Amino acid sequence: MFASQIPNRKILSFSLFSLVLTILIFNIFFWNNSFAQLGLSPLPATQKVLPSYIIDIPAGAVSSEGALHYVPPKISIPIDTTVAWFNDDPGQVHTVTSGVPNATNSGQVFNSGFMPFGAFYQMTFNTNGDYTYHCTFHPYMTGSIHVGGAAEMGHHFTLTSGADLLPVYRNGNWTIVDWTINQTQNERTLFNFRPLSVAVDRSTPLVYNIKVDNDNNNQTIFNENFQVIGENNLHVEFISNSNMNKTNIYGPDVSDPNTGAYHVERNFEDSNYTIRAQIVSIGNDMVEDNITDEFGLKLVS
Ligand SMILES: [Cu+2]
Repeated sequence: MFASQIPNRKILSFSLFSLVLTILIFNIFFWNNSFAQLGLSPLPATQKVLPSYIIDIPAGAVSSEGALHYVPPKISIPIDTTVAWFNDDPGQVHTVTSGVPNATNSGQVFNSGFMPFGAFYQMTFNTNGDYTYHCTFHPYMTGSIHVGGAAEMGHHFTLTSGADLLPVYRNGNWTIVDWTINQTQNERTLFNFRPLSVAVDRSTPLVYNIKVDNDNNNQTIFNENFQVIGENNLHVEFISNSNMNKTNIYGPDVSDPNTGAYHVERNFEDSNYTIRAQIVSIGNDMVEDNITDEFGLKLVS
């Protein structure tokens, strides 16, 4: 079974007509602005860098009273993640501008420029650290991104994450490291599984199986297959939601091609966990070799 695909998004495919119309409107209103910054173009099929994480600017984001401006507003991602913002707020122009509003260094790290309704902007985070951003037109619209720089190399996968990699006492021994998430500080943490021994072209689907066990009570938290097309990496976000009694799995963020993050949302209790990653099929072929790794994860509050 594949994860259900609730907030599926087709990569934008503007008709030529609407593109021309948009350009005409922008020529009338914004004669002096560079189109290179507008982020108007749809993602072409040949786009080299596909987004691995989507942040939505939903309808009504323009309202200062509305709670939803950038959704989700706060994320933790591994280094080299490409984030794409989509403006889904009808009739409204927004921006995605690094820094705090009106600061002298505002927009120096990244800046979408004008994003009309339907536009997207994407940015690959190559440097770890903490980034805040805002909309220059509506400074109450803010978001933040933590970019983790740690990597753990297994036999078959390199795992990177927005979490920390720390020494952990486990089963009577100090293990070298486990991924550690403080659930109070980070509600969302993205993991990136990069295969070391498997590489396929962009049209071949890879199916991963991810199984997560709670080591303290030997319960399996989830055991799910995830299909990836368009890149070899699997991106899975763990979302701590104390109101959720069961596990809710959805994604990927982008369809056509099937790429971007999957999301696993539940009430994760503070505990030690084992993440088992496995590649179960490549294209139409089931994988007989055991392409499997295990990684430790510790959740605290
Ligand atoms: Cu705005």
